[in-house]
Amino acid sequence: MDSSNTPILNEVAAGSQRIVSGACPHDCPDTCGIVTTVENGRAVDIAGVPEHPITQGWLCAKVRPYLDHVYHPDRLTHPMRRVGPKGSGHWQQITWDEALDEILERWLDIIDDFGAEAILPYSYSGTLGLVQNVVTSGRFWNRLGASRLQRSICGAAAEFAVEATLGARWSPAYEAVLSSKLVIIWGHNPVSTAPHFMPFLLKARRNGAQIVVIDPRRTRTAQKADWHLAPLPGTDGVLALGLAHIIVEQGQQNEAWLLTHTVGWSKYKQRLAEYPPERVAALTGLPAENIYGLAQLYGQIKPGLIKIADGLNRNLNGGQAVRAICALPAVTGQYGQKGAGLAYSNSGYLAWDDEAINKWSQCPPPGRWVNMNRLGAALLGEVQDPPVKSLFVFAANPAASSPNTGKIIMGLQREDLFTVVHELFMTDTADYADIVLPATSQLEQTDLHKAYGHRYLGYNHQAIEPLAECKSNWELMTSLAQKMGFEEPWLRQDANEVIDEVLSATSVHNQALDGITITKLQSEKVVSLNIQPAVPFSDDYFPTPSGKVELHSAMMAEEGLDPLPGINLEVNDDGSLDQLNDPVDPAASLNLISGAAHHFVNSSLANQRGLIIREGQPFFEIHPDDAAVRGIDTGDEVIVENGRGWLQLKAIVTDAVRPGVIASPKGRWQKLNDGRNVNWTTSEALADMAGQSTFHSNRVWLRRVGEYDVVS
Ligand SMILES: Nc1nc2c(c(=O)[nH]1)N[C@H]1C(S)=C(S)[C@@H](COP(=O)(O)OP(=O)(O)OC[C@H]3O[C@@H](n4cnc5c(=O)[nH]c(N)nc54)[C@H](O)[C@@H]3O)O[C@H]1N2
Ligand SMILES: Nc1nc2c(c(=O)[nH]1)N[C@H]1C(S)=C(S)[C@@H](COP(=O)(O)OP(=O)(O)OC[C@H]3O[C@@H](n4cnc5c(=O)[nH]c(N)nc54)[C@H](O)[C@@H]3O)O[C@H]1N2
Ligand code: SF4
Ligand SMILES: [Mo]
Repeated sequence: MDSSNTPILNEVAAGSQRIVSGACPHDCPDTCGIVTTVENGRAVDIAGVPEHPITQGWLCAKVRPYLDHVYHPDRLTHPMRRVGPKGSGHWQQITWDEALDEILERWLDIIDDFGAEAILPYSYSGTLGLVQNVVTSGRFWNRLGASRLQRSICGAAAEFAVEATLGARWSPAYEAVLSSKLVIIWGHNPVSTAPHFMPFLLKARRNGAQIVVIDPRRTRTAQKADWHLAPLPGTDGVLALGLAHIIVEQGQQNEAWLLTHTVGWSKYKQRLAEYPPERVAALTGLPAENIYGLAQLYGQIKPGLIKIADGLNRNLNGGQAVRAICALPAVTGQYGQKGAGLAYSNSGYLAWDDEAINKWSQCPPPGRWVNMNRLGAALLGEVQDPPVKSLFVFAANPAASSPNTGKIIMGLQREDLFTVVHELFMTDTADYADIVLPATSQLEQTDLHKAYGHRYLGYNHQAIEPLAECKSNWELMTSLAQKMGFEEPWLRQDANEVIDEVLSATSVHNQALDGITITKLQSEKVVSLNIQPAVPFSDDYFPTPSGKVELHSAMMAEEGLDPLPGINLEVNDDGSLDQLNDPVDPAASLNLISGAAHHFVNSSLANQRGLIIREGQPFFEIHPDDAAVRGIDTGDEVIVENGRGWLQLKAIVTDAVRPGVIASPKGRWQKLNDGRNVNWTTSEALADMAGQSTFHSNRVWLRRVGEYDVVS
């Protein structure tokens, strides 16, 4: 147990009950403060921290029933070894010692024959904690010399684009929207994915702010907007450049601001000539009058805030789309103004000290990179010298959540691949493991959480003892280190020692942590970072190479990228669709987008009965026009397919999606849904920047079940 020898400072005894404060571990910008009531060692209630300025006492629909997650009858409780073929579901319970010995033995053989780079750790968003995610994904693996995972499944292109343009991921606080007169929510669905932003947005609206949502789907968020625009997926960059074109044509740009605060303004202005409204209308599928209308709103109503998230960047042009959007507040001179600018992420305010996290200086040379989006390809031979011989998965479920599932499963079936999965549940990925290890839930572990949506830290006190034989991620790393004979003290610390060390090392160079110690974090339910200035860029400082907004980026030119915002619509797939054996008209394909499900967080929680019932049977939404030509009615069972794979879904005919697009939320477990989910169709092609995933650049064909059989 991580913190058995450290007192829980923030616990209040109330009769036989203890109230323990913590933080939500999920991949969600809200990073809520939570309070757990514990009675006789068992958690009996969970709620939001009332005094947390963002959580405000309530948890979302997904996490409110978190105790059902913690005490789910399917929790893994003991280490297990596979018996029988991979994926056959036959297991033998073993002890931790046996499990660790077997891992050690197999790894030593692999290291002898292929070197440590033949071992690939695969982790992502099961928990976002400093200890259980960040440090766990670094130290031990670096010491081992394992391959490094390029963690680019989520927002890598957007992060790269925002940093290239503005220098840092700094965003206005949620509360700042109360000063906005116009809010453009672009490719983002906060009702589901950042619910605690909504009370601020709705208050702004009551105060008179206009809300525009840009999304190919009329999401729960779009339903609350004054105006919803539904462009074709992947055309946001074109739209942003088209808006700038009109703003400049009408003389609404802030020329003085542009001249003093940007580089590349004249080159960018020339580029805008390529995006006249008629062309933009044709490419985005939006009426030209709507593009004019939006340009007028954004050019005239100030302060105007543009809020984006990551859904937008998950396509082949995702990076450039975000670059083009980042330019808009510069064109209107709105960076640094209260209630204006761009809201993307707050991650840049607090970057943990890299050496304290990774201990590079005390490790062998870093291993080569393997892109997580190409896991299937990597396992099937794309990665050589050495090939991947062992995969260690924790806090991730690639068989359900990573693209092109068919290839991943094929890779996981390799008899010579030694796969270890550390999990709370027997997931679609764990099914293919050689060894499965039981993991703790957030209530059973200690951690520290920073948020990417807001500016508060949350310390997570361990509330209950680990269930059965479950171990936290970090405890497992320390056990593996011990087995490997690694003597370094930084592989033996407990969770609080890790937090203390990283905090101290980071405080030296980051004033956001001024006055923040582990003791303060443990004794206060919510601790605010010291962010100066409160309104990002209001001191006119952009930490780019030029110190200005880089409409033209020399760094990008050096990397062989287009240095100006611009969209290459020629690239619209990775070519793998050519393999389609289907006798259907290629022109009849539709663009499948698969954003967040309201009741799951990726595939996490998607095995919880109550939440599955609320989410309903797996479905896709299709526009009445597209449904009519295919003879599809609501309720029909339909095969959704392309050259990569297929799945069966129930049709919902609705104008909530625009023509040419179908939508089916991500997150389903395959084995709970006839063995397939939407990622059987998604592509492992990489986007224009940073090795980003391209889930939404996905062409599919439809056929009603029983309509005809595929001849192959
Ligand atoms: N309930 C719930 N909350 C979540 C998650 C979840 O799975 N469920 N996941 C968490 C994670 S990991 C993340 S990264 C965040 C993501 O947070 P968001 O980015 O807000 O969520 P997404 O649903 O992925 O994408 C937002 C919207 O982008 C739209 N979209 C898709 N393609 C395009 C396009 O080309 N252009 C435009 N304009 N819009 C497009 C989708 O229809 C979707 O409504 O949410 C987090 N929160
Ligand atoms: N089609 C489609 N697919 C997508 C996306 C999309 O937009 N469309 N979005 C992508 C995005 S944004 C993301 S971030 C990825 C996320 O992909 P993943 O990071 O793989 O997320 P999950 O599928 O939720 O899997 C997390 C797993 O971690 C486990 N877990 C939770 N806590 C712990 C812990 O403390 N220790 C251990 N060992 N395990 C733990 C959970 O039980 C769960 O099975 O999915 C991507 N997949
Ligand atoms: S998933 Fe997000 S909104 Fe829900 S409790 Fe966790 S941090 Fe809060
Ligand atoms: Mo994500």
